[in-house]
Amino acid sequence: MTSAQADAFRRDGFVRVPGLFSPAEVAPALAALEELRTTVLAGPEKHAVRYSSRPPGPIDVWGVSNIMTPELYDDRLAEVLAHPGLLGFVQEVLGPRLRFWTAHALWSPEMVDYELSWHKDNEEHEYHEASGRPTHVQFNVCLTADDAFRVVPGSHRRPLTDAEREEIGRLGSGELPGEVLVPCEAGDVLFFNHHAVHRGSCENGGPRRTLHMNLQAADEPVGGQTSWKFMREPGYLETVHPTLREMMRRTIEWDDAHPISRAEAMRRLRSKRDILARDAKGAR
Ligand SMILES: O=C(O)CCC(=O)C(=O)O
Repeated sequence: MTSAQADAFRRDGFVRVPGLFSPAEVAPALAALEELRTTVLAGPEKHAVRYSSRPPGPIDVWGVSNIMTPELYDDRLAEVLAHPGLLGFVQEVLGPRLRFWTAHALWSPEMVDYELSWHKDNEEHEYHEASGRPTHVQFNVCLTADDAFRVVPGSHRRPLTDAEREEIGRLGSGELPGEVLVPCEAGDVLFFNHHAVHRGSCENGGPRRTLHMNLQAADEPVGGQTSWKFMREPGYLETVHPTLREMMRRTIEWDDAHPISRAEAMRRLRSKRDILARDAKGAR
């Protein structure tokens, strides 16, 4: 890991670190993701799945959100968050004390391609920071080849262009000036700023198996209140990997110390609805 990569992350809003995970480190995570995928596909209605096609049509799924729930938890996936190279990069950018935000698993659909629309996460489309200071680090840990991720470099540091605002507003996935595709190989980690304009797209039948996760500095004021209900269930934290436990504890502590206003709670409720509307094209 080098400061040049952290500088690229701040400047461009993303950086791909090739081969951060060795084949021996990829193997257990990939095996765990395959098992998780089998569990999820056996009962998609029981999980927060991402549909590329949903009933009354055929069911096709390109991933699942919240893989750290007690039903889906697997130590081999939590272990990814304790990887020294991965943690080292995130700590270089955000500082030593981190809190957990999200962890999802993404894969190629089987029948229906997915085209996610352009967006910034959390529906924070007007958020930008000229210095490039990130409020979080989001990352795709690619366990196979993955050419799904597109981004507009530098778009986290300036207001949206008219073309970007229009495309985001109409849930569009059309070509944007300056967009780049970031192809990855197994073992690569693609770190990105979720306030950079981005989207994913993936053909059916492809090899994609990717973990999609997000961490914040423990005292970051933007984007808190991500302590999911399951994290507060009695006994849950004692069952998870110690690194994850520590980061989840900090999430809970920060949330408890910074209750959100009713207005912000309402905004988040609306955002949740809007995020669902951003479901892959075929599933809307
Ligand atoms: O497919 C991807 O890598 C991007 C996913 C994404 O942007 C999202 O889940 O919000």
